[in-house]
Amino acid sequence: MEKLKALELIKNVLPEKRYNHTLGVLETAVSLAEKYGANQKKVELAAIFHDYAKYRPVAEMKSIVSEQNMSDNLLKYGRELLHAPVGAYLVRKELGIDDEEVLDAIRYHTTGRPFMTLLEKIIYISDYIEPNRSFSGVDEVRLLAQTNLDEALLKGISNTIYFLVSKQQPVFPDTLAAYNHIILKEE
Ligand code: DGI
Ligand code: FE
Ligand code: FE
Ligand code: FE
Repeated sequence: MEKLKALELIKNVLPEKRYNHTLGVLETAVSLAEKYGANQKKVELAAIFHDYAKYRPVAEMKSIVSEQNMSDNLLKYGRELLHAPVGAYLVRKELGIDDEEVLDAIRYHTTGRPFMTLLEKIIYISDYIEPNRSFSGVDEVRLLAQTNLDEALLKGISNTIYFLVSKQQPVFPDTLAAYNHIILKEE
């Protein structure tokens, strides 16, 4: 799909603030792709559509999780998790995007997972550090992303876990597994 077509499609399903966030993720992801040698076209598509399902009604996302036999766990760990796997499902179904690497980058952009691909890492980190983000700790991850993608990923995932624990929120198994994977230096 052409970049301009993709941007037009996503603009129609997101409020302005979220669209600007998406442009930030796109800019950041393209620059990381250049630095670390990822496929530019795949990075563009994944960045543009990573939050495609963010504003779908929760009831719709929940029925998709059930009907498509996604993990029941997603329903227990809070609505924030749903838009990533549901987004991967919907961009294939509604937009015909069928590149599995792009779909996985969308599917795992919120939690991460063990054995993330370069594309998945770039989307996860770009979502975290794009210029419109301002939460505490973001500058450290921005800096790390310029020199070591895995250290940036580890910091981003660690910060997310700290954040969830501080709010007494449940931590999704993929998030913990992504953390352990990096700490244990598994290849
Ligand atoms: O969609 P965005 O806001 O751009 O960012 P995102 O897709 O990374 O979603 C961030 C939200 O997801 C934030 O509210 C924290 C939440 N989150 C991330 N990992 C987990 C999680 N929530 C739970 N319950 N468990 C997780 O492991
Ligand atoms: Fe998201
Ligand atoms: Fe994120
Ligand atoms: Fe996002």
